[in-house]
Amino acid sequence: MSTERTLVLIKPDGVERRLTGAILARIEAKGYTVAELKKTAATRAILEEHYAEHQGKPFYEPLVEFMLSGPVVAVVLEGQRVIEGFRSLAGTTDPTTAAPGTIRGDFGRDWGSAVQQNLVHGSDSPESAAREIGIWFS
Ligand code: YYY
Ligand code: MG
Repeated sequence: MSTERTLVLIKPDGVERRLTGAILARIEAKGYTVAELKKTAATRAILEEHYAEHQGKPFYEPLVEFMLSGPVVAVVLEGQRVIEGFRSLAGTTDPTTAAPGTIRGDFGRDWGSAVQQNLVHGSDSPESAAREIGIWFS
């Protein structure tokens, strides 16, 4: 048994496109538990912490601007190996090539939108999950 917690964000594109319910339905269908959930506005300070590993990369500033462009829904999920499992549900980073059946593959748009508009964030390790849950639910 390895019950884990992970941080999921439904990004501004997902909220604006009214996909919050569809994304949560996939999460719940998989059997994960929604432990915490809130709709909130990111701030630059939060995003600097959340995306610290990406500071200095060419996509960093557009990513932060995008994450500030509208509200997000922040979620803590609990479940067996949920960190890896949610990333599997989400699909690979670029929605253009993410597999069908995944959130990014099924809902991600590849017309005129950038890679950052990929609907969801999911923590990538137990260390990241603990750190990110602390940032969004302190
Ligand atoms: O964990 P994941 O979200 O799949 O990707 P990361 O490599 O952590 O990048 C974070 C975030 O940055 C990604 O969801 C979209 C954006 N991004 C980008 O706009 N362009 C890239 N070449 C790589 C990532
Ligand atoms: Mg990542």
